[in-house]
Amino acid sequence: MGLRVGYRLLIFAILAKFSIGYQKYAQPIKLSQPEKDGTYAFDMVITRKLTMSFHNDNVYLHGTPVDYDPKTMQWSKRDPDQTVDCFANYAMNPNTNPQDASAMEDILTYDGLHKRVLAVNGISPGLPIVVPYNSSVLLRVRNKVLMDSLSIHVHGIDKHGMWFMDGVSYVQQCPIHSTNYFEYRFIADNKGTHWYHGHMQTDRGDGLYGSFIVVDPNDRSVPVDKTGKREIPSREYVVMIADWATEWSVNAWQNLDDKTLKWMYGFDNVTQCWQSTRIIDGSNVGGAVPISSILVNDKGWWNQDDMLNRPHNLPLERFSINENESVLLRVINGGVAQELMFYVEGHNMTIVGADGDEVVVPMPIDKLIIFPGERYDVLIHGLPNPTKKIYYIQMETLQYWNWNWTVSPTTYGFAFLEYENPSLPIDTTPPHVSDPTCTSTKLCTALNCPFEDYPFKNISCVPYNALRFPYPEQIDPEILQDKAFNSGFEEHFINMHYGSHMDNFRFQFPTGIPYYHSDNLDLISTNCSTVNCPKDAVKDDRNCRCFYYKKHKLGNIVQLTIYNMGNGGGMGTGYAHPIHIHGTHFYVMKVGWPTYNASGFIDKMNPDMACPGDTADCNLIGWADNSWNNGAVQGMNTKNPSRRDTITLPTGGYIVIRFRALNPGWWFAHCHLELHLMDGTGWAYKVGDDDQIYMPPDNFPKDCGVFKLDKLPDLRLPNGGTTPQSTGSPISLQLATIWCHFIICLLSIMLISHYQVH
Ligand SMILES: [Cu+2]
Repeated sequence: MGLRVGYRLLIFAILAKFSIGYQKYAQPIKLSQPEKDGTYAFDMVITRKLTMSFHNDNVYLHGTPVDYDPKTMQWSKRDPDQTVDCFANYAMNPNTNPQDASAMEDILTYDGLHKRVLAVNGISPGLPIVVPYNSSVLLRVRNKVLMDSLSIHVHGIDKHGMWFMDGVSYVQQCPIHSTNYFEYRFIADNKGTHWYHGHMQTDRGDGLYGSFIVVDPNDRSVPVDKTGKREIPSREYVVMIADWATEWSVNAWQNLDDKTLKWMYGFDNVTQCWQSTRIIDGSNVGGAVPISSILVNDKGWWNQDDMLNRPHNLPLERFSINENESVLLRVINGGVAQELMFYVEGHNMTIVGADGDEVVVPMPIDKLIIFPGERYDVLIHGLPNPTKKIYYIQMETLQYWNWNWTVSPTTYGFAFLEYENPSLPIDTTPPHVSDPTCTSTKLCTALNCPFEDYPFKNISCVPYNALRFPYPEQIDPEILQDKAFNSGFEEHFINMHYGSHMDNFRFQFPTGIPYYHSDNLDLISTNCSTVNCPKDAVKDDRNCRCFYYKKHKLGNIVQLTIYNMGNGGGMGTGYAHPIHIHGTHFYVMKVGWPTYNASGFIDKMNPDMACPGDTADCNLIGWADNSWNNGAVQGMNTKNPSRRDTITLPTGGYIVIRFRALNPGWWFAHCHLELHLMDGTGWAYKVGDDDQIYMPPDNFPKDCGVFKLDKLPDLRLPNGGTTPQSTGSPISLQLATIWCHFIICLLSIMLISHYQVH
């Protein structure tokens, strides 16, 4: 008993130490402190945590649900006592009652509803990790979730040589099973804004993510223009934005796999029927699910009526700023499906970083579109003379059409940029969601549209390949070569079409780690072959699920042309995919768009590829012009391309990216829309031959996957030991036991009947 209480106290102490739930204002990032040996170590206890509740008033971590009323702006708590009415509630007064103030610190507000999300040390997004560049990092992960396994991937860190610390379940490690403990160690080898998230099936969609920031402690400046001018922001905030679904991610996936998506609101919900959505160019929103709220860090609100009409009454995220102060917003889309348009009312945004690397943009940007997996660093300057205390930070979905081509409502989310100056007036006028500063005579610019331009909305698109790396002299000259290569170069074409297809195959995770089975991958995976999955296989043919992977020679320049064309790559059938490659950053050499008609719909496939149209089979094709082969692609940026780890492939178009394959190991690449990854848009890749790939530590867990027995196991004891009844065979021992039980039973019956008779 004492042990159990002690254990509870320990967990309580761990969670109480870490858990900082509701805070009215976002906190600027702070450099973490190293341990004595210089390692930056972090305990990550993964549990399910009930949102809108607190647990920190008792060592048993029993929960008390809370509620918030946007009309009265009153927090209240319920009473978990079984004898009290379920919905009896009691006002909380955190400003005057210290117990309520302490309880607030444990509340994850999320969308204002109650759901058990995956939390790291009691919070989601999990603890922000801020470490110096090139520091040694240790993540101590303890899976305390009842039944689910998980793994943790730090997205944006290339982990040179240490492919086995990259965290992709079944490509790089066995999942961390429930109750298990696992340590990740690696070097923080890329500066900038990164993040960590679950990488076991749908785990990240239930809240398993957080920010991972790598800074140069001696130089916190950012580039502000192409002249080399730099500036040091006085505060830096993480702005983790996400489309938070109404449905558990595993149910969302099963509805997709079962083709029962329209019951996403519930099979027994007789008033609502759900349909998927599409964006303005007529392509689809990938893996869209009903959205409860757009979250900013841990705050959002489930009700769009409240969000649009009384956002000032809601417990939304607030970022502080002063007049003339420069503030860096490290914006991360940690969501599952929706690209989000992000902007700050009344303030210019300067984009200074993308996926951690510094960039400059040659033109002013008013709005930023950010896909799941991407990060953008946005520098804003406090106004010299603000006219009000609080400005809106607005996020909105790009979905425009329902599946049946009726107009789909936009979902909005807000946070606040709040001046600290107490003399400024608070203006609670609801937001003008269709930005009045964008007019037909003065179009607003939006960076990173998934189509070439907006046909209306008074917005003009700036494609992400307009981003420039500010120090092109640091780029490997062969990356910038525009002539055909003679050697040391490999060119691959991949068609990522529909929401799940890779050259007609659909990626399926192996059941074990490929590294340990490289001479017999068939034991743990299904080979991608046209025998199982013929070229004319129907879209949903499950035999097309297989272990799709590429091999790259160590040291080669790898050029990937990823395209989205033919059947599954056009108007009404295609999806823009945010593609993330693990284990390397890559240079954005070119983006090719389709053509669009006057309404903005995708019309024809980009003519640079030999794809005749959106009903044709365009798998395994190449350049329309053969002279573009071997690296001589026309129209690439061979001067100052930006360096990314996640970029978006437009429907009907293509991207050309390059990297030098310097990081040996087994890696993964995939669409960062959760349900697309689940459904097959991914590929593993192997850099180097087996003898060039660093071995995991000897005690690395490698025994997941397949266990087979070709006969009844022999009963063996260690060191030639013998059983006490060494003369009896196991079978005769069992018979003897049964015989004994029979005799005891018989004697008992005789005794009982003896006493009953008398
Ligand atoms: Cu996708």
